[in-house]
Amino acid sequence: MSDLIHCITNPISMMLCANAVLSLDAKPIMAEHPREVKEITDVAQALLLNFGNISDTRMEAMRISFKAALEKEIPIVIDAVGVACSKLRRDFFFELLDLRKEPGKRQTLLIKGNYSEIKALADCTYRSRGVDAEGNDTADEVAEITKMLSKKFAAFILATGKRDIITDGDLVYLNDRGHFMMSMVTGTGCMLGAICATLLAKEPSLKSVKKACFLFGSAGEKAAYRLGAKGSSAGESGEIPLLKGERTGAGSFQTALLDELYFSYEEEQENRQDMNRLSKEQMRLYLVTDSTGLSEEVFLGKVEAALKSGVTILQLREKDKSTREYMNLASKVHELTKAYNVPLIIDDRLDVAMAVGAEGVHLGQSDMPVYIARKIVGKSMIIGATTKTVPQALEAYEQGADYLGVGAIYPTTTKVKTVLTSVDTLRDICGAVPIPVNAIGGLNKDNIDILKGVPIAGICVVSAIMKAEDSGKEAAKLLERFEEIHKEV
Ligand code: TZP
Ligand code: MG
Repeated sequence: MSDLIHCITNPISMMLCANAVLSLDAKPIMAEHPREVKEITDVAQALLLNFGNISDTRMEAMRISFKAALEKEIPIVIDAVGVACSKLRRDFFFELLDLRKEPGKRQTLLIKGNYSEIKALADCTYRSRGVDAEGNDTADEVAEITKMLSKKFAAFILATGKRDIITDGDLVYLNDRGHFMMSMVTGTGCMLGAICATLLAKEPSLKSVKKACFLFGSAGEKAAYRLGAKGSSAGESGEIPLLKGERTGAGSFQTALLDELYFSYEEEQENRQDMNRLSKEQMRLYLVTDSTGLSEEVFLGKVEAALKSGVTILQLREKDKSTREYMNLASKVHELTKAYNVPLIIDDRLDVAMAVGAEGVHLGQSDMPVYIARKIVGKSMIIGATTKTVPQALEAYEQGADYLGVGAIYPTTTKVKTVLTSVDTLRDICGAVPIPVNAIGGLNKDNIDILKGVPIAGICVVSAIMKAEDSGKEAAKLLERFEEIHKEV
């Protein structure tokens, strides 16, 4: 049965909030009569209290429902709309929080506001002129405030802005997804509160808040992209976004946003359920090719010898070839990998991967975003991503990546612009995502001890195999060494 989300919210964006809840496969109820709200909250799986356009009736209803939700221990979201410009709302916020007799209880409480609202809750002298954020606060400054507030209120805090800040007082997540057009539709902030409540009902953890921001922000980006808006990053307001049709603007965007939210959630559910495209076993020895300076015959010979000796997955990586040359070589390599039942991954180029029917594509931080590639290929293809930090890893995973390559662990002699990633970061990334993570960069059979105890799925190498006299022998030794260091993991 789908979750019931009780929203006591302002009439300006009420329908948007109800539709946001519906698009995430839950049921909204917007009841606000003080004489009926207890009965409603008692059967709900989450409660949203949005202070926008507050009235005596809604304040009374909120008091009653807040107590009922505390009693039932269901997640509560307080969207502190307008607390930076209204003493009434600030006082009401503290009145509600005082109702919590045991603030630290298992109860999930999320306090949400834009940067100005969050600042007003931390400093009662801070004011803004309306419900929109003002000032030039940096995310770093606000992050410190959110951490402090989170501890003080024993609640998750979400401070929304060009960069959303999400914290439980210790962990801080940042979300950059979103589009300037979202600020052209009134009530998008309220929608995010409703999305948070809906996802918290499904799983009452900080991750749900992060996921809400990500889902909503990327739905905004996709909606803008679909309508042909220029400039895709959050809050980029350099140009008035003239959408595709001559008179296509905020109205069409609002509709597209709801569509994309619905489809993003549906696709996310499908992707997460489909973890069968790639197993951790298949990631143990990942060969990334480099044909520089080799004739095609020698190159294919090296690739085949490595495949014969146990390479479990192979990426064709060609930076200087024309599209036609890349496709021709990919087709030949694909014949080999098929013979050894090894997935072929194409570096950078989704079009080439699709054209030759390769099993997957590998995308770096400057290639096509993972979510767009996933949207194009659906569930059919493996998508790998290069990530160097935990936030990048989480983002790639949430966008639908099947595995991650992390590095460079050691300086590499291969022609690649990269910076080093520490083993500690690699370990953190392995802990942060459920998909296979491989280490890359300057690795060879004599130096992989450094990875002992790190729960990687495998190692990726270029030079160790491609530059070896006998690439087959080298691949076999690497696999043997990896199995040794991996035994205790
Ligand atoms: N990404 C990070 S390091 C690297 C890539 C593609 C190259 C790794 O090559 P090698 O020869 O194994 O150091
Ligand atoms: Mg790339």
